[in-house]
Amino acid sequence: MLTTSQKSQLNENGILLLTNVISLETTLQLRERALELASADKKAGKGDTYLSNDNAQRVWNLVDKGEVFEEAIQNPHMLVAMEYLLGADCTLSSFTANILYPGAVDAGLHIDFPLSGLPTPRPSFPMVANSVWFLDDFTTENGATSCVPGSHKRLKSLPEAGVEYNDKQQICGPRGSVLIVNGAVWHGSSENMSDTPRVALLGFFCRSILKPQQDHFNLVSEGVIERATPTLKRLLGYNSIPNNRT
Ligand SMILES: O=C(O)CCC(=O)C(=O)O
Repeated sequence: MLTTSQKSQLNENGILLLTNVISLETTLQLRERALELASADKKAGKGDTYLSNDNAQRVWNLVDKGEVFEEAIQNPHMLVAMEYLLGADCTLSSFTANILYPGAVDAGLHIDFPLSGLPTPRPSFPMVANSVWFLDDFTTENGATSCVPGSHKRLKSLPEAGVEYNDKQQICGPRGSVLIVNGAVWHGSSENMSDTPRVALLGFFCRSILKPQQDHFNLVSEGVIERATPTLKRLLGYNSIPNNRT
């Protein structure tokens, strides 16, 4: 259950920081596994790096990369916020790791897929939302997520590259926290000026009527589907096809 204050933060600011959501043991496990996967992707020549100098890396399709991720994406404290924003039948759009190695530059502000491709004015109700999992303490030094609170109400405009908005804030917090961000809020990762990687998971969700960012029906292995709980199956889209008849 969200409190009235938490609901009002989501309505007015479009963001909500939930602290103490992930246990220390799970946080450490998720972080280690995310870094291992990133390193294996790089070695296999398929590391999805971006920003300058290979200093930021995504690992895609985490639901298929270990039971610890299958469990994590069903976290009830995070899901209650997603369901508040996107409806009780909301689905997973993608589940990725976003690793900022030392030297990663500021990614700039954006809104999430597929909102930037929509005609304006964009819908005033939430369509997609991200959960940023802090697997490290997030600080102004190591690239804590930047957001412009309330910018989800700017239905006709997008952030401009290179403009410094003076209402931009970095959302800092202890590892084990999860930041909920309405995908229409202007946001992005910041520069990592520290000497250690800043590791985050991004559990990205959408309304059940939308096409997800990743095609889970094709990307998630049979074994994962076979052992999936009803919640995980719903998140992967198995309840969202209204007329799947021949
Ligand atoms: O890693 C971060 O700080 C946030 C990244 C993000 O939300 C995004 O790329 O959509």
